[in-house]
Amino acid sequence: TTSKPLVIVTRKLPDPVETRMMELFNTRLNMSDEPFSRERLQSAMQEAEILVPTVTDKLDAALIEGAGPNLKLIASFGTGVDHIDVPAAKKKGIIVTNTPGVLTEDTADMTMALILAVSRRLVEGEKLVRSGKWEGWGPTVMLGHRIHGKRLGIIGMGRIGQAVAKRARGFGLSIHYHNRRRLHPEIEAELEATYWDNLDQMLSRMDIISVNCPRTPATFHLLNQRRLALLQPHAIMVNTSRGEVVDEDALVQALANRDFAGAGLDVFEHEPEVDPRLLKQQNVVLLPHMGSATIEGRIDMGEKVIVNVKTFVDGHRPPDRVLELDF
Ligand code: 8YV
Repeated sequence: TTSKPLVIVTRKLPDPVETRMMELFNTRLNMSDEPFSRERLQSAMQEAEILVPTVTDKLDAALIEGAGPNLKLIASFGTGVDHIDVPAAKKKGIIVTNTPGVLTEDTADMTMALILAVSRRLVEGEKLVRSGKWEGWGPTVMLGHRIHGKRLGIIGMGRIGQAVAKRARGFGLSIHYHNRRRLHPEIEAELEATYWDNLDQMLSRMDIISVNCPRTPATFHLLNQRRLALLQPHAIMVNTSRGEVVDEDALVQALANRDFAGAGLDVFEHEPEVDPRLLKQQNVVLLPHMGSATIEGRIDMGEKVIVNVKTFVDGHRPPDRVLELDF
């Protein structure tokens, strides 16, 4: 009934986003929120001119190479693009866009929540109250560790890393970071952040480590067995970026050995599967990839997707193109 390009959305998005997409485009929604199977993705990529996937759609080279001639734009609902083989898309002339910037503050908040939860044993305390076994206040009951005055080492000082740094300064932490590139001196001064060119050295001197880098070929298993062993015994580590940045098997072993003190994880290497040994570990807080999960954030992400799709449909270059350069 229409010559408008077909937009296929792979997951259920917030209602206002879906309503707007239906108004603007020839949109086919996924009403069930069952993630697409590989077969369904494959056929969507045959039919659609524009695909709107999420982090749960693994668009590998084989899928992208098999896409139909109509597919011109993959407008991902999310910031991380590690689920998409961007070089393969580029080779096929398919533009990839993401939704940067709109989930920065929420993810930084969740990073601080995990730092506090692990340091101050929030989840253990809550469980104790609910269990009915709490015997009352005591001078040595539920002692955690102070974060004020401690050293925070941020791996990946992009938008989210910097937002974590701003919050952490308010909590009295000193800010250290490792990044591909050193920050502009003015930004570094503003954040009072100390740059560590050598990740190993930074790891061995921090009280808290926060993983905030994207998952790229260069960051896969960046925290491996050797590097985790560099952490101090009292150190804690939190990860709100991607599970694959940390070797989960090595992490489980390091925690079991008490090589370092605890971890707060919002992401996992094989999510939604979580290493069963982690579930038995006392000194960890485990969350179901909810760093950006706010109503406001999801609507902002949807608006970003809409702007990217609309700009493309109108014949212009969408603003949030992911460049191969970023890898
Ligand atoms: C999103 C995320 O929930 O944007 C990201 O990179 O990890 C999450 O915040 C997810 O990507 C939605 O596709």
